[in-house]
Amino acid sequence: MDEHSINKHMLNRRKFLQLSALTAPLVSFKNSGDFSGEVIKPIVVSTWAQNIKANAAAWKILQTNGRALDAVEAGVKVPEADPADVSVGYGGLPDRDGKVTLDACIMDEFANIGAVMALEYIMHPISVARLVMEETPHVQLVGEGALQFALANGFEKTNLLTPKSEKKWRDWLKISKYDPMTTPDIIKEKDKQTLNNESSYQWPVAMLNHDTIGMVAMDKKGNLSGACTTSGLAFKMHGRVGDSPIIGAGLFVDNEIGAATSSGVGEEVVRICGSHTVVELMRHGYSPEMACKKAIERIIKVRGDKARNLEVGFLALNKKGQFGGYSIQKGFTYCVQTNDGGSKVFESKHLP
Ligand code: SD4
Repeated sequence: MDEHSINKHMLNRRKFLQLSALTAPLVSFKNSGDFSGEVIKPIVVSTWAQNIKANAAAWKILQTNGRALDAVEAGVKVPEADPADVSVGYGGLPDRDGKVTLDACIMDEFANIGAVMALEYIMHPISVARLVMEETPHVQLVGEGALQFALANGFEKTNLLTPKSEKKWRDWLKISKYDPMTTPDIIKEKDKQTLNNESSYQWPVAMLNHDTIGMVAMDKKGNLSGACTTSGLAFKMHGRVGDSPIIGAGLFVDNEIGAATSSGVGEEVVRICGSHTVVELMRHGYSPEMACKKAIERIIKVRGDKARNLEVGFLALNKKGQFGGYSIQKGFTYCVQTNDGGSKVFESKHLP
């Protein structure tokens, strides 16, 4: 069975995780550069299990023959507006000064790109990134300039710091220990309770600081696009920018080959131009999962113990509609929606 058939077969397997049964076993794909066979499209894949809701919004556009670019924008707007998502948009945890600063980027099948970094007060940074891409001669706007641009184009100024996030920040201030991997216990325990009440899945504690959305999709025409949006790592320095809005790091799309995105500690992803690396590995014949694995191994090769206890996860989709992810730590989940396979959640393989 070639990799495509395996993917398709796997999609139809009952063993695949449904949202209601997140404790199902891990899924694995064989490594193969053979992309023969039927293309699975349309398809949308997103980082983290809870973004199954974002996939559903993207799917509405994909299944009615819409463009992947419109689908990924609509998709990631879901967590951007969701106050329960503490790593994205409204309700995102603030920086150490109590400011919610957002990073987002978008890329289409023509290698058009747009990004905003350290943008405050705007509910949908992804739409500002798209406007940068479509309406300016530039590809990135940051901080005050990005805000001015958004306001001049009709975006509303909104306070993105919810009482819940403010409380977490005030709790954190008492400790003021910056630890990108493990937020203070006081926060983790609370989140853990909330999340565990919402599903039967036992969330690994180390994952509770991570739910940035990276979404990549292929439309019915076979064109790829991607979007990535985040409030970044909680309690970061004011002005810090991670991988998520950086084309080639948090997101990369090559319409001939595939697309990739990432979540986790952005510093480690930027260092190896992570998503671009994953796409290049697919160009050289690696399956999406193996390309993600190789990129993770590269991080460990250059960083050794410094990265071993952090989390980074990559997620990739190729032009055949094959997908896969890989992470440093256990617990990196992603969700996929296709015609045949419906809407599914997977947990990626990870380093031993
Ligand atoms: C960052 N990669 O700012 C983001 C954080 C993240 O889930 O993915 N959180 O480094």
